[in-house]
Amino acid sequence: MRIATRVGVLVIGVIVYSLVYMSLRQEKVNDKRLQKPEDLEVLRRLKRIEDQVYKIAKFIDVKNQQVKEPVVEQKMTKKIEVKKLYPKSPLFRSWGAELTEEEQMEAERQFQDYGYNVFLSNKLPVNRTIPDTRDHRCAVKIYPKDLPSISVILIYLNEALSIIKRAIRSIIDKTPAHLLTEIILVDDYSLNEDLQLPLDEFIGLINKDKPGLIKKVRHKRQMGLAKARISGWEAATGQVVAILDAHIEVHKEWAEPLLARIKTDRTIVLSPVFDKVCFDTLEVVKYIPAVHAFDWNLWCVYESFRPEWYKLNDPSEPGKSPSIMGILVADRQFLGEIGILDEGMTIYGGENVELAIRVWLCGGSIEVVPCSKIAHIERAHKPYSPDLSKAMIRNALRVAEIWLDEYKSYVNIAWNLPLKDHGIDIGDVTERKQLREKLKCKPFKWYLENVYPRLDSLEDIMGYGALKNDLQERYCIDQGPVPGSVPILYGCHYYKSQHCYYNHNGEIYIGGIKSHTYNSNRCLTDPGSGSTPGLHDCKKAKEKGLSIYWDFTQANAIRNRNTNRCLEIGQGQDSYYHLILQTCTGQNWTIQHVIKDF
Ligand SMILES: *[C@@H]1O[C@H](CO)[C@@H](O)[C@H](O)[C@H]1NC(C)=O
Ligand SMILES: *[C@@H]1O[C@H](CO)[C@@H](O)[C@H](O)[C@H]1NC(C)=O
Ligand SMILES: [Mn+2]
Repeated sequence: MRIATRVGVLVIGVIVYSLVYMSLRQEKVNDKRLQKPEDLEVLRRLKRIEDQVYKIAKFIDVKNQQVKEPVVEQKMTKKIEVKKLYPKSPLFRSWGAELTEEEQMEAERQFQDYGYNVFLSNKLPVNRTIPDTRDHRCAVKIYPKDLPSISVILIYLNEALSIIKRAIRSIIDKTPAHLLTEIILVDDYSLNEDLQLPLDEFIGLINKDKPGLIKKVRHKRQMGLAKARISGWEAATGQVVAILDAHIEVHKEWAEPLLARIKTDRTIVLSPVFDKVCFDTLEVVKYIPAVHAFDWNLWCVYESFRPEWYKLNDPSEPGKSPSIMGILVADRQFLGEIGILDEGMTIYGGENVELAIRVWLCGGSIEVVPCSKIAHIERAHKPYSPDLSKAMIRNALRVAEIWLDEYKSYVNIAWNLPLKDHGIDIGDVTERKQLREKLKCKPFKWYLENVYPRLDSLEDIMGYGALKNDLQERYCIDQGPVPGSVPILYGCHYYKSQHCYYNHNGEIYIGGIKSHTYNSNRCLTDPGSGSTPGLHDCKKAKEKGLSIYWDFTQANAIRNRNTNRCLEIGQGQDSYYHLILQTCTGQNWTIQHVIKDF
């Protein structure tokens, strides 16, 4: 498939910052309790994972390839127009025109509770057919008969009953019975009633047919993702474990390619490829395979495969991946030997990056397997969204402390936290550090050089954070309107748009820092005339020979090396202060955090 190769190249560029404002606005609407900038930042990132998958698909205009399934039989009889009760609800954007007012109310209420269309899910057959979205080469592959057995672990928190039933049904129907040891349901303290008795009744019916096939582990309080997954692993007895979300449906022959791969090498940890299930119509949309990766916030991103994979010219072949998102398949004992997951991770985020780094450094590897596909609902909102940012930052710092060696400060830089005394408790890391010793894991530098060279070095950053003029400390340098190329002075809020970086070469980035070599930061420039400073793609600005190098030391002037002019502030005719370039008058600037004295 030639498209895949092209997409691979394009996807590299996809790493998203453009959706930031859109999703920010949306998240604000979704959760009014969240107000702090870090919270919004995290939510933005949370949404970004799913946005990215979506974007990858959209980027290549998969419209033609979209495999749609008619989920509801539309009656063609003419009806009197029903009043739309929720014109602004995402649920009704492209669904539900036929519903009565009562039905709309019920559907909207359930949508609010779960973030997807439970009303529709309840009406669809539990064993509905989904389209085969695999590459055509997958269908003709032959797998050995004697594959390892598999335990499937479904983790959930307040999932709709019909969604879980469908996940279970699809796993039973689409996994060879002699290979499926069990399905383990891990309920991380759901509160909805129908996941108690009604679910148990459903389990009872299946177990009557196949005794012991479905097991349930229910936590008495919320353990968080890592611990919930560990408890599933502990309950498992199959040779291989698949740890999945519960809002999924597996595709035909999803297990065989994974099990065959582990049969040849038990140290490979695998990820299937997701398809998107729309939260409103529950239609399945095909996604092309991509590898899993992360940025210096240790937040997940999708990327293209390595060049070698594209050279194979066979998109059905597994490919190496630097990281793994939540869903994983591994040899049960091997996963145990390398320490399953870090129990010290709280709530959400980071635990998958920790696993990925550990797998690679301690004797294993990670692959994405295109012939194994899983349809996964992309929720409009998460029903559980307390303060996730704290957990995200904490978990990222914890991973950094255990695994990142001399690179650990990059996580602080990416989150704009002080290098020392950040006041965040990352828990006890002694045991995990001992594990690293015991397993004789390689240094992180090896991972950067051999597994993930696209992750860029931040070695040359000397200072970072908000950049303030000593005369007006309420104001910060800000990237200004986007799109646009004029940095401005703006009331300090410490969002990413005000994150500045001064590097060893004398460049000043404004508006955040990029983590990958395929991206470019935006550099402060002096256009040479006029008083308005510029903000341009650093790589391009360098090529064009723009004046992007500045002399700056903490609490001193910012002076352009080429033009000798200074970045200063001045009161305009409107009496506001503006960011200007002019002959130096001795104004001084202070950057929030200093890495090396400069
Ligand atoms: C779904 O289940 C019903 C009832 O067991 C059965 O009659 C039907 O053939 C199944 N459909 C598919 C697509 O397997
Ligand atoms: C800027 O810093 C220099 C050197 O530290 C100092 O002499 C000067 O007074 C400062 N300028 C202002 C406006 O405070
Ligand atoms: Mn999910």
